[in-house]
Amino acid sequence: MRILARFMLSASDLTHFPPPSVPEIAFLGRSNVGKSSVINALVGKKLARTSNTPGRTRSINFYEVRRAGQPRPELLFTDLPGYGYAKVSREISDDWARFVDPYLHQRSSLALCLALVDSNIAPQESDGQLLQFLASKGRPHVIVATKCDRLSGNQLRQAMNTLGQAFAGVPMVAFSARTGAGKEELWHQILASLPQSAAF
Ligand SMILES: Nc1nc2c(ncn2[C@@H]2O[C@H](COP(=O)(O)OP(=O)(O)OP(=O)(O)O)[C@@H](O)[C@H]2O)c(=O)[nH]1
Ligand SMILES: [Mg+2]
Repeated sequence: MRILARFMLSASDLTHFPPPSVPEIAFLGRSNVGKSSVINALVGKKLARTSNTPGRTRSINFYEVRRAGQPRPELLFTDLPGYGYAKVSREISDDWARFVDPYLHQRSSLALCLALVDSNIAPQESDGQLLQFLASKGRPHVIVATKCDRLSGNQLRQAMNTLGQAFAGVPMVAFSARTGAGKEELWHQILASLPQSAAF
């Protein structure tokens, strides 16, 4: 499946959101966990800006996604600001209160939230809080364990076990933007989350 994707708009306020239309997939996680990199890996091009500086994405960036040959966008990907990085946490919590939280609460076209966690570090409290929040709002979600190229097979198995225990009952995909590991499985999860009417 060849995917075409392009930047749509950047929203730093509720009033900037495009009217709800096709199903949306939100990419959430701590600053620097690899949200923008996962988006780029899924669409096969450098679409979202990645950075070594945590907290770079400070707005909700909307991307249109469709299969080659389809006339219109079939999905939107939304790249959300990161959380949980001390140096920028104040500004980020302001962003969350102002437009991220309302987005997650109210967005009618939001089909799936991808909660990214770093497979190289122990389960984080802030990730647990996000997952609890999503569960309490009834938002379907999947954990994406990022940067798994940095772990050996054994280490990865162990990391996935630990995450599975900390965040029990949530589907999980091990992913590497660098090697493409987990890409097919994640696409599968995304497509499985779409309403019947949105045959992709
Ligand atoms: N080894 C490895 N590094 C990765 C991977 N994905 C991302 N990175 C690196 O991690 C850093 C952060 O990646 P981003 O995709 O910008 O992370 P982000 O979550 O969008 O960051 P913010 O927008 O600042 O919240 C960059 O230096 C990436 O090159 C991966 O799969 N493997
Ligand atoms: Mg980013």
